[in-house]
Amino acid sequence: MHPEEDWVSDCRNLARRIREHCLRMTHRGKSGHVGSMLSMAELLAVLYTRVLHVDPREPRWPDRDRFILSKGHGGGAVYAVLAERGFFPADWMLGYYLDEGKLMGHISHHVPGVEFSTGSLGHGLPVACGMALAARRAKKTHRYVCLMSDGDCDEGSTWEAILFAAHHHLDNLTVVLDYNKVQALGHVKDVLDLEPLGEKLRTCRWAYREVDGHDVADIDAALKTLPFEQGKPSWLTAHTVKGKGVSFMENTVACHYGSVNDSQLEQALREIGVG
Ligand SMILES: Cc1ncc(C[n+]2csc(CCOP(=O)(O)OP(=O)(O)O)c2C)c(N)n1
Repeated sequence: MHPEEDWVSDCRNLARRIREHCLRMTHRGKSGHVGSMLSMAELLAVLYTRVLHVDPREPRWPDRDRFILSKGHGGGAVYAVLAERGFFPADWMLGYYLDEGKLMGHISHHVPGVEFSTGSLGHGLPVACGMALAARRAKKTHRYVCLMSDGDCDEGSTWEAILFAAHHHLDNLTVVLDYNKVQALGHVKDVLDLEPLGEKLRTCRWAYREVDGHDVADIDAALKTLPFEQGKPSWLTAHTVKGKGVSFMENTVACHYGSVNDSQLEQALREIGVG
């Protein structure tokens, strides 16, 4: 295989393992949010193998890139990629969402590799902005990447941060939007329509691009060019499918809070190509 294609298949395999971990964790813990996790598997696979400079042997290395998950309810997918990268033992995932377990349902900074705890939507970007501004003032060159949901974009705090980042020319800051167009209780177009999103972001002086959020080569090509424009924060809208890979979950509102039973787990694993 051509070396260029090697990484693509490695990355797709990592995304498949992230999905498998998320399905098993939420099944064992009887927790919801599995659809939210499945939609960002390729985004996390590319970020953690091709983009972020992070080191599992030294999670607090001062010059590491900082990744903040704003959609904290999907934290299981970040735990999965961190376990795969060796930030903590894989068997921690067995205790996800269970009493005495080390991995809480919403993402927690008590877990090695996690920078910030979230769960209330709209908190990730404001925090990332403050951290990015402080780093720039300290003449640091590492990057800040905030992964957000479309639900995050319904929050006023997010729009305040959008204005703030452009005002301060934070080109060390990138948003990746997991735009799966489904929220907790409905579709974005019915809950609070975000369109025309690109026009809004460009008008707010962000450098803006869009990709297929399940195409690892497409995601990688975009994130390789950061910042998209000197002097502007970068925004990558990744078009994704909630519940991606599992036929009875894809694009459904039910996959937000629902958890999978034994027979659904078997079907879901088969459909994502496990076993
Ligand atoms: C401020 C706030 N309001 C409400 C909620 C409850 N809630 C949890 S997830 C969610 C929306 C889920 O949709 P989205 O944010 O688009 O994430 P997705 O799972 O689709 O990626 C809501 C409303 C919350 N976590 N925070």
